[in-house]
Amino acid sequence: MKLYLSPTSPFARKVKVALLEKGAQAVFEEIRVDPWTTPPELAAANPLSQVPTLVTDRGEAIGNSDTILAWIERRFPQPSLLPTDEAALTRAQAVAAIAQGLIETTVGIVLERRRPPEQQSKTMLDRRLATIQRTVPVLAQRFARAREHFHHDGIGVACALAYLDLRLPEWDWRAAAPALAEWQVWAEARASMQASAPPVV
Ligand SMILES: N[C@@H](CCC(=O)N[C@@H](CS)C(=O)NCC(=O)O)C(=O)O
Repeated sequence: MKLYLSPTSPFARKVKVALLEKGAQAVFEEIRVDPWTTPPELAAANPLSQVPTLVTDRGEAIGNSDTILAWIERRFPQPSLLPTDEAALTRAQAVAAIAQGLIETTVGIVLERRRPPEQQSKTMLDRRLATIQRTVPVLAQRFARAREHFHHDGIGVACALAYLDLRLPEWDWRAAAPALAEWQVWAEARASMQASAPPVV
């Protein structure tokens, strides 16, 4: 089975962390690509040319990190990365969705900043920054911050916060959410987060 990823993609990192948490990473051949160059092999598997993309042993190509996480959960059920209790599951999925939105919004800023300065929209950059600054404290309130397990919600939150550190270091999210910052120290120490950390440039 194959996993297309890029070392800095927070979406791909979610998938890699889940595989590491399940001890299933060795089952996958990791293929590093730059999705922005539309490599033919990636585009053949996923016409969106996005990472992560996973190709199963039956040749099924699956894109979108949350869809891949759901497939991994079915294929490698143990250890489970989801709560069994229905209310806790709903809460975890809601938090995971906010974390995914946080990553998407941060990526939006990165992409806007990559445009020539005269083409960048200050309105869009300001709006996205405001979204991030509004979201992190809410995440701190709604996320259960468990330390006895690292479920999909925790994986998403940890990858989203690490991506803020990478791409938006000028905003001190730790000051806005100190309890989350304390939890992130615990999350970052996990072997799965250490092994999936983006390269220091
Ligand atoms: N919704 C997707 C987003 C994936 C995504 O946008 N990945 C970026 C890299 S961080 C990418 O491959 N972009 C290339 C492109 O969209 O052309 C997910 O959750 O996996």
